[in-house]
Amino acid sequence: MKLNVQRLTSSAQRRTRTAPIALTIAGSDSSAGAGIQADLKTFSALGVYGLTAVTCVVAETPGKVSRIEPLSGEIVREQIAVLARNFPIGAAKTGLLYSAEIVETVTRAIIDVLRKIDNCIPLVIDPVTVATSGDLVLCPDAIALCESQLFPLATLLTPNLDEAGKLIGESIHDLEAMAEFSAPFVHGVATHGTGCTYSAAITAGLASGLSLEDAVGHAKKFVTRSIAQHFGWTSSSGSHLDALNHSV
Ligand code: PXL
Repeated sequence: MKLNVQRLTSSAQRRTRTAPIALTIAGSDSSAGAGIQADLKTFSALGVYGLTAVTCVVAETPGKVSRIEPLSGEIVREQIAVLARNFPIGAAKTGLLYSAEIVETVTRAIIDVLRKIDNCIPLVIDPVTVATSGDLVLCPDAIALCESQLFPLATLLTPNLDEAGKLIGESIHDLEAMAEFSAPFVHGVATHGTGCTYSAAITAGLASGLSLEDAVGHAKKFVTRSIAQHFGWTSSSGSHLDALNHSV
């Protein structure tokens, strides 16, 4: 009898934990405030297991992009394919795709692999074109390809104000045109990666089964907390560095 109880206890202790799964297809930010690093931290903070397909590697600090190197289309496609065939992915997002070749590859992989396995996987597209530093991070010939091929696959597009203006062909400056999901502006914080964090938090919500509206509402609160409770350091050269706090 005693033996049985012991067996029960140890098998209960070994019970497999599970979690919703989200995939990010995005670039690597060496300073870890944006890109796949921000996405993974956000997924973890929101109780979601994150998978990554890396598109390019960006050497940067919060204020300055120094160098970007893309990965080949083959390895980008292979990352998405092996993950999609083996994990029950609940939602996916795209971030920095860098080149026309990668935009084309990712579009095809979403149609031929991800959505072949599950036709309904929600897809959040963050149309990253310019980094917070002002550096152009999407090649000009990739922009038209995004608009014609990738964006039509989106459950939700999450442009920032400048990107939204470029997409609709007119600048947005009044509050009426912005509408919905507002939050108090946090002054005096020079962070990057808020767009990545916001779209990752929405993706995490969708992977967890929230409605689109609830996922956006929760994500907005999460990103506002991440900005308000940001980290700050003084660099060796004496300049100030801010970074989002994803553990909020
Ligand atoms: O914040 C836009 C962005 C997205 N993805 C990567 C980045 C950046 C900006 O720096 O490096 C990888």
